[in-house]
Amino acid sequence: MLTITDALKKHLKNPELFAQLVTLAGPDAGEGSKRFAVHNPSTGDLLAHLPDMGAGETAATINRAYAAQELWAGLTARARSEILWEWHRLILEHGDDLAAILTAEMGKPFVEAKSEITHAAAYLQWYAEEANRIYGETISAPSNDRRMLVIKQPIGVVGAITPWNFPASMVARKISPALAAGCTVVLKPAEQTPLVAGAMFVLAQKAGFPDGVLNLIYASEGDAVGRELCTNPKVRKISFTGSTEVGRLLMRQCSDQIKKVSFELGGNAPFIVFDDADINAAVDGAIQAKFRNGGQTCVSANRIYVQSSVHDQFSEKFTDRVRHLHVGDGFDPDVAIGPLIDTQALAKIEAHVDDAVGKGAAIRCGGRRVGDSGTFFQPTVITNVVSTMRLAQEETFGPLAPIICFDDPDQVVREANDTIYGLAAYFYASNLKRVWKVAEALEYGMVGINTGRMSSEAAPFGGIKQSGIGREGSRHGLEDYLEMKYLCMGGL
Ligand code: TXE
Repeated sequence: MLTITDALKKHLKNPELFAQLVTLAGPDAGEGSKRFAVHNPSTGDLLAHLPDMGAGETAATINRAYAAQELWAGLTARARSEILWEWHRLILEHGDDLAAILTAEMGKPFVEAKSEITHAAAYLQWYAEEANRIYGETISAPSNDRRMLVIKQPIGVVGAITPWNFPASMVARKISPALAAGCTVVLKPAEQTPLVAGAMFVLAQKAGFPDGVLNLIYASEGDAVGRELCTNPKVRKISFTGSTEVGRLLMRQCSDQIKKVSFELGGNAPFIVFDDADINAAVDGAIQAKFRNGGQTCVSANRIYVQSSVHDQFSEKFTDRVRHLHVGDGFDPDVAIGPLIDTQALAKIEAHVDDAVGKGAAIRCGGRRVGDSGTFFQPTVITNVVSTMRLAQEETFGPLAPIICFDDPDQVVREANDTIYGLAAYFYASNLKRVWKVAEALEYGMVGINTGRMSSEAAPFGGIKQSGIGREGSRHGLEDYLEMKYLCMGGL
């Protein structure tokens, strides 16, 4: 049987919600003997044991999704929309419990978890509305005896693989446009954070999705499930958020069948403060863009470039703010930064700090792990950074803010673009000529101008270069789950 421990139950208003998790895990869930454990990264507490599913269970689950495809696509857009609306309502109604599960399994502060649940619900709302706005087109035919038009149809079964850093909103961002488009879904959440996805699926079942439309695979690792999703011909599209390395592997696995993919991968976001910026606003923006989710976001400011004439002023104010960010258990209301997801993440941030200091960088605050156990790391500011250091070349994915001083505004844009990634960039400036020039020159899918936060269900989220393919959110996110069919009728 599936076990949920008291360490998780004590945070919940409706612990009985979890008794049902097992019923949603797939055809063989709870039958076999293989299990994997989910732990709280702040305390090390055991939260749950889940069935560990492999290629066989994945194939059986794909069959369920495939069987449900015709029925789901055959419903009216309004009928699909109404079920999405109900799911949205239930997620908001149970927001506190979903946020508590999220904080327990992932570690982020409870207020951030609450805001993630609201953001997840916003995707359901957006695509409940968007489901009713799937339009085709008519084309002026070259002769009067024919009519030409384009219709949009669901792609079919979608395999979705999500990461641990936003375990609720990534699920909603992938699933809701797929469902709105008329696709059925097989989801594999990250092994570190499967519980909030399970709870969302419990609510989906209450919302009234027909059997087989939404399917969940619990697994202790991604390899076997991922390979089955990519190579099973009944799956017509893969939507993945995670590392660029795994993205490359999935693309290779999908290549035999020329399977469609949407990828949201790693980033190396520059955050540029020009000399005409409002410095206080830039400090606020940098705190948000760097330290939200403890720096474990793909749009996290990874390199902070500051023009020399405002460098000292910015660095002092910024460091002062960072010193006051408390690290600890996300259930403590004073905590702004939770733990890193695991010891590998901790080792990576330590290696980045050591490399930078070894090459002449200076630690302004932080720089060390907190305590002997757990995966907490102090929020850290490092100056005297140059672009060749590891922390400027690789995605740190933690609470480490490197500041790079620059003189030449044209050169800094070239340097900002000098990376294999192209997800998000930010800059602060007030001169309008500069604002337009820099916004157009930055080679990124998303650019924040005088803001450190830009994710929205209404906007297309995604990157260029090795940061990904496709967009999520907005009407563009829906298009990624639709096929275009050209119809031509002659002899009229
Ligand atoms: O990612 P993985 P990890 C980046 C970030 C982070 C690094 C490593 O830089 O430090 O990636 O994180 C599933 N076939 N991002 O190791 O391994 C896995 O089970 C199929 C950026 O956590 O890519 C999980 O569900 N699936 C990012 C998901 O892929 C596989 C968010 C992500 O895990 C698989 C996370 C395989 N062979 C990390 N191997 C973002 N864009 O926000 C793993 N998975």
